[in-house]
Amino acid sequence: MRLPSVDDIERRMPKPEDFESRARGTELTARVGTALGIAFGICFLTGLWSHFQYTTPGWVPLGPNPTQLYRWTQGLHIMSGTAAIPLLLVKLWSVYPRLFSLPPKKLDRTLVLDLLEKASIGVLVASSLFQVISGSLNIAQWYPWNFSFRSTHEAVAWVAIGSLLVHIAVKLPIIREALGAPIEHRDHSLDPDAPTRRHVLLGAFVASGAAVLLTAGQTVPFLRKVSVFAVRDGEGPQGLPVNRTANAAGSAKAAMDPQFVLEIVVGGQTLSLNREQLLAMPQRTHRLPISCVEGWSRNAVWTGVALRDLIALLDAPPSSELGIRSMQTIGAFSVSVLPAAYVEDPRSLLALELNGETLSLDHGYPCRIIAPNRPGVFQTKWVNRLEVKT
Ligand SMILES: Nc1nc2c(c(=O)[nH]1)N[C@H]1C(S)=C(S)[C@@H](COP(=O)(O)O)O[C@H]1N2
Ligand SMILES: [Mo]
Repeated sequence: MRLPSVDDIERRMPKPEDFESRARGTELTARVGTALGIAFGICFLTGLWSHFQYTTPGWVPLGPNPTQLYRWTQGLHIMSGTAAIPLLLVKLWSVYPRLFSLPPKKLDRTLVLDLLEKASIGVLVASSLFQVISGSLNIAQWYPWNFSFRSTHEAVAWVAIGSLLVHIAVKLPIIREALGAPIEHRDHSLDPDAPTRRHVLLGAFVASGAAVLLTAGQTVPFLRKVSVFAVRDGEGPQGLPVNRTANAAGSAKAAMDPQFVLEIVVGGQTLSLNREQLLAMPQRTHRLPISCVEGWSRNAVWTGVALRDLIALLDAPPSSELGIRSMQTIGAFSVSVLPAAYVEDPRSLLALELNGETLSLDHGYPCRIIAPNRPGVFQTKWVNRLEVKT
């Protein structure tokens, strides 16, 4: 048996001209691409903002105001990422025949340029797919990998946005021309029943909008009934979804222990308070959101003791950074650090009640942190130790 030669393979490979759909075309690609570029841009900036909440660089003003800001930025992050999925698929469909264009045969500058362009598009496609897939799996709380989601999602975001900017720069003349031209092929009347570019473009936008509508109710209250695919339907004990239950966190036993005490540590001093003593302190009530990084959010009414009042018992200044520890034994997010700007705000609470009832076990009984404009992951539940950092 003769092995196929390179020529044989080339002959059998499809060529760009073999893909006949008239619905494809630069005019379509450029329009879908523009929408995708806008979605990626919003997703990148709001994503960056979210990463700052974890890395707290000194030059970024992070604080308790505006109260609902993270709710908006993270809601937008998940919505723009969701909107990007159908757009990305349609854009890939519109250009993939070009994958089969053969590189120039001669070994010269055009070959190098051709390979460089293909490589840069390869990086863009791979990083974009990685971002939407890893992001979606994270929302589904399914981690079939063993790298850190957050730092990898951030690193690849830079690769994606960088290769996107290169791609736009390289294609700018073509993009401008295609956006200026009418979308429809002049002679699509050849086959009047075939889908047109206008159909595909409309389909892409409708799919993108529908994807957002079907999920955005997890953070936009009036869409709650529409969003049948939302990861959190807005239900849960005391009218608030639960992200991780006490059993899943391995905190139930310690949380229900009647001997429970909260330790407050300032310098060398430790003060222990049980729940009755916490309830005997001045209580404050505020309406504040849980804004989960996974894109769901909801306001609730919280009652408890202001953190600044608690540390004042040991004469710590209100503008102190606070280390928070929970009774969790399984999984991440058992501890957090609350920057001084939040501790100072009298609305930052060690909450004891939720929506007028004793905090339920899954929402963090006996007590939990709730601070304005904080990502949900840092609203630590089942707290048993507050330590002023010095
Ligand atoms: N100890 C602890 N606190 C935690 C978590 C956790 O896993 N462990 N999850 C956080 C996350 S990701 C969110 S979104 C909020 C959700 O609060 P809820 O379950 O009361 O709605 O709790 C936060 N507090
Ligand atoms: Mo979360």
